[in-house]
Amino acid sequence: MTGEYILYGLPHSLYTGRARSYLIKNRIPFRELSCGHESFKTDIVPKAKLATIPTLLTPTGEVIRDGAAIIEYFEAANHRACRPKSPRQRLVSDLCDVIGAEGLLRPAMHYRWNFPEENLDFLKYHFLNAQRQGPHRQEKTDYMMDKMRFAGRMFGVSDTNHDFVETHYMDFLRALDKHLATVPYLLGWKPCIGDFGLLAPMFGHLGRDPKPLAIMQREAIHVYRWVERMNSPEQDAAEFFEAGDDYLSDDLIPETLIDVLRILAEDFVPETLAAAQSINGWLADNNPGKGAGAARYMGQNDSRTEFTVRGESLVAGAQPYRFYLLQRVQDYFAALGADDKAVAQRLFKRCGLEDVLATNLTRRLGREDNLEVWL
Ligand SMILES: N[C@@H](CCC(=O)N[C@@H](CS)C(=O)NCC(=O)O)C(=O)O
Repeated sequence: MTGEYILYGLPHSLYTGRARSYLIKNRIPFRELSCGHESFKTDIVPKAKLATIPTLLTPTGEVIRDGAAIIEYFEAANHRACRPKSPRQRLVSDLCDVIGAEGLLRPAMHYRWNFPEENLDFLKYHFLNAQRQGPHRQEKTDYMMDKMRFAGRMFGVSDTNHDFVETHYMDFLRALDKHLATVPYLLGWKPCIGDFGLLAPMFGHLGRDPKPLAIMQREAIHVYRWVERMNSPEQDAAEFFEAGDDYLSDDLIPETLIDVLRILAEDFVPETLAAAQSINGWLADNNPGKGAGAARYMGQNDSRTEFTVRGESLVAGAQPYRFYLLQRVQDYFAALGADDKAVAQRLFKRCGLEDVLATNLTRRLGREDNLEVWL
């Protein structure tokens, strides 16, 4: 891999943070350009098919849209540098990637949009400067801010569930803090795919916007340090005096990480079950053709899901993308031998996650020409 890559993104973008961190950690030479850059519209979007960030332009002119696809592009060429080899660790890594990409959107959106006193000037700066100087700059900024504000509601943040979102997030944050007091990365001494996934909400929104950043710095110093570390090309683990350089040995999943997963499972599992039911109903009614796009915001229309977490009834859009990423976890699990399967199943059960191994859609998802499609 020679030459410079161009990463189209934005400093405050949730999904850009995941791909950027992967490039930094793997010392891949890149330059980041705003998606407000003229070339994004003229050269990139026609090949990316959707105007989402992150999108990568390779030195040979290939365009790759989607953070998971960008990471997969390098992993495939790079001996899977960030994929643990042992079964439980690989499953947990891939699962944390799904949960980071899809499972923490409520706190990410709530702590961004529902604290205007602390955040609004910061957000206005970033959204305005994502637009080039030119006519209608302010209108375009307002449109994007409103669109993202609405997305928070779509992911299930309502006027009445702020307490739930905050309590659940704080439980997760404190558990993750305890875990990251023992190791610098989720599975030991170097980052795995799951670290990058989890970083998406934990950097761009929750580790950077003023309100949640202050909470993280005050209540979860080890998480804050992990966020910093994930943006450094070094191991950046000075506080660990006996640091190793690999994942934990013996396929270990520490108890502290099991505690984190248990908390994440509380809403990831019911939402996954409800979303599968909703999307499967939609598939039965609509029977999309092979290769038809599996649009991200399907839930805006008729695929809203309802599920209950800690006694709180939540309504959110059902996202096929969650199942696209989950397929990796499920396919790997299905290919394991009987003994490894039993060990993995026991782990998932202890975490309250066993249902995610078996909850799937009636149609598989694939990627064609930069889009997720129904197979
Ligand atoms: N599945 C995509 C999602 C990318 C995404 O939704 N990015 C946001 C910014 S963080 C975006 O571009 N939103 C603009 C839009 O949806 O119009 C990925 O993982 O890269």
